[in-house]
Amino acid sequence: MTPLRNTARGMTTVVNGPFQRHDDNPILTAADIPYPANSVFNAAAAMVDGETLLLLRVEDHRGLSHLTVARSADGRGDWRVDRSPTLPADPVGHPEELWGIEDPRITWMEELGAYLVAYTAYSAAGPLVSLATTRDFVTFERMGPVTMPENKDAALFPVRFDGRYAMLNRPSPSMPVGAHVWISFSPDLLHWGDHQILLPCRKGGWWDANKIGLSPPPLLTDEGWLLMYHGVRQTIAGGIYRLGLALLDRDDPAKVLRRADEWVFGPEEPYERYGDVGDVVFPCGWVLDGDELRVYYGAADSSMALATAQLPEVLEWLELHSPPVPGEED
Ligand code: BMA
Repeated sequence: MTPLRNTARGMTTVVNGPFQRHDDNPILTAADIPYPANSVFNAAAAMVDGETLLLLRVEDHRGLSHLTVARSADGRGDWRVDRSPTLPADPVGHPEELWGIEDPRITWMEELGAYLVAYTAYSAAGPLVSLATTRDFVTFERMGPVTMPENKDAALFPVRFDGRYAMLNRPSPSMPVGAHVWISFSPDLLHWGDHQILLPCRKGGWWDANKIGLSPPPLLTDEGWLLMYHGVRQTIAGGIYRLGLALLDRDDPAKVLRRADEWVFGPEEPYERYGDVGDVVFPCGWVLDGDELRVYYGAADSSMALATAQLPEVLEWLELHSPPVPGEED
């Protein structure tokens, strides 16, 4: 049973969870896209030139997705959306993008002086992970596929570990053995190996049984790398996408320090419960502004929404909801 801490803030956080939905959710819908679009969801996020930038997944009326930039001074409203697709799929030059590009995650790579975008390229053989770099979110340089299909939900760490880049990703085996979050390493961003399961999906009746995947990129905190991941509960009525938290060792990201047992956020509001794919909350980006963590999430594969939290409360919630790691009990 989760311990309840008897402090005013602790009690509120434990009972309601640390995240609060923005009053004006959804913050972006297809109507905000200045060209015909079916839906807008699963955006990556970054601070660029002092503004919040979202790299939106926009689905067109063929059902195929591309990426478009939206900018806002306060990260909440007055979004300025590019007039045409910022990064369209390139099925001719990059056949792996035949059926569009989806679900980007952005990592600022200080040593490259560039943002690295990991995204899903929907190839004829299934979804795979591609990388691109950009300095300005106007022009992008594709690096091409870095995994084979099926693999998605990938993001880079912003630093190297013992000289190697590290990437979280989620291969999907065709056998029913579970889809887990993996960590992989590379000397050059192109060639990846030393693949290891980092967070296994749970089994049975758990909210995160059978299939999980990384949500936003890992975030460095005083306590280690904070991970937010989605877990899918399959029910007779379809899947329910909820969000969980874990913490990785700062110097050895293959080491899991904590993993909460309960989900921290799930679909509740009508815009999360009903849409092209109902009961889905799916963040691909977050931004830390002081202690305020702003999580941008796709809602029901239809619109973009925002939830905010104080980072110390998120870490406290994670600690309170994490069972001891086996062998490290008090
Ligand atoms: C996942 C991804 C997401 C999508 C979610 C719910 O597998 O494809 O893009 O939001 O399913 O449909």
